[in-house]
Amino acid sequence: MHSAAILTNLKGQIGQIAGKISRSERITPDEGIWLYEHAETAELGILASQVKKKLSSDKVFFNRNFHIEPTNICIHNCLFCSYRRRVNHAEAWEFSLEDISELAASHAGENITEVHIVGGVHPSRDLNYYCSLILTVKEELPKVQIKAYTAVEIDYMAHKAGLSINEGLQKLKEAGLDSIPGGGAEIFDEEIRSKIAPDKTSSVKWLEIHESAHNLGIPTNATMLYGHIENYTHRIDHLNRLRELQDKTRGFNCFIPLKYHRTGNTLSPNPETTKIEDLRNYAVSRIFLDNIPHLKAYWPMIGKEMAELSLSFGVDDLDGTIQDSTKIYSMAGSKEQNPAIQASELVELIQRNGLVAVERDSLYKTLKIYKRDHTF
Ligand code: V47
Ligand code: SF4
Repeated sequence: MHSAAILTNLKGQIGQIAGKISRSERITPDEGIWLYEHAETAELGILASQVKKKLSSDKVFFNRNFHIEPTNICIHNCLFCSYRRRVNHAEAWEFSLEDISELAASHAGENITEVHIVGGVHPSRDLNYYCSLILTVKEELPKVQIKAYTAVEIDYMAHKAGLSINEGLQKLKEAGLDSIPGGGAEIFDEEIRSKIAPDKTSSVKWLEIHESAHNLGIPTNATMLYGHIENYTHRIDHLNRLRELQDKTRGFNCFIPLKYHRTGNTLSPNPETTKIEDLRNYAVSRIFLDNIPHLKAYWPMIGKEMAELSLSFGVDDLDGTIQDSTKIYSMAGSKEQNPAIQASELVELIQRNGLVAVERDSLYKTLKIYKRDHTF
């Protein structure tokens, strides 16, 4: 039976939710929790795919990017973090601007369109350094777009410079910041947040920083760290706060669920979430966040096979080629210890699922639609 026919035959609560989705009506937080708790996984896949289809038809996006992680030294104490090191620790690193320049230059000729910059909150770095870092990358790679600094890093650098968030963001924008990644959101529920990230930028502040960015015309992403000590009510509360802000600003491009990885940290004694739970979480996120255009499966975190499966659960974006440039997830135990993928492999992965591979820039402008007979 065709999936549209399956939907019209659903009865009871799931039937009501399916009806809302086919009429493009919004589901309530209670319905979101119900989906997490009671929906069949196959039903979630069908419903999320329907929402995805309305937003991006058969397209799946990817880009050519690499990360710069300028330091893993950090003033914060997030319990889920396997990456942070104290100053002078043998495994700590901090890049000078010369290091950044060399690193950027080493990627010349790779047709990179986005550089994603994120790291620890280093106690002696300041706004000038972070602006110079952007300028240094753009000097070596003038055509790239810069997606840089989580709200947590921006909070610190603006405060240290004695500037408002708005003023700090303006300086970063002048230096060449094109968009802001979604990190630092973790879980907005204040009680859970105080347990997993006790001294970090508050949820209210995180949302305020993203709102200010949107008002300045800087698009941003949003994440949710799940699978530790939160429950479904906390997840829906998180999604709901994002949905409310998006109603106001329309500035979020993409939502990225981040599965908690437990290696190298002490946050949760529980086993990691199952693969089925991860797929269900993508689906509920897609269904609930009806106003955020894209849902990303960040393959360095969940692995290529899971990223492929997620395409049947509402995902329409696979992030990028990465070029073995990030350590956040390998240090937390991800199976992708040296994440790198060719554009051709991403295209093949998308196409073998009957979907259309679209290469995008950092802000989701279409750069190329890959025909099935394309040769690399
Ligand atoms: O905020 C840290 C997460 C985030 C762990 O915007 C962990 O395109 C799971 O936000 N287990 C930073 N998660 C990375 C991030 C991101 C990644 C990819 C794409 C984009 C985007 C943004 O990483 C942190 C935190 O939530 N994180 N440690 C861990 N053990
Ligand atoms: Fe620092 Fe980020 Fe790690 Fe928290 S998650 S300790 S802010 S590097």
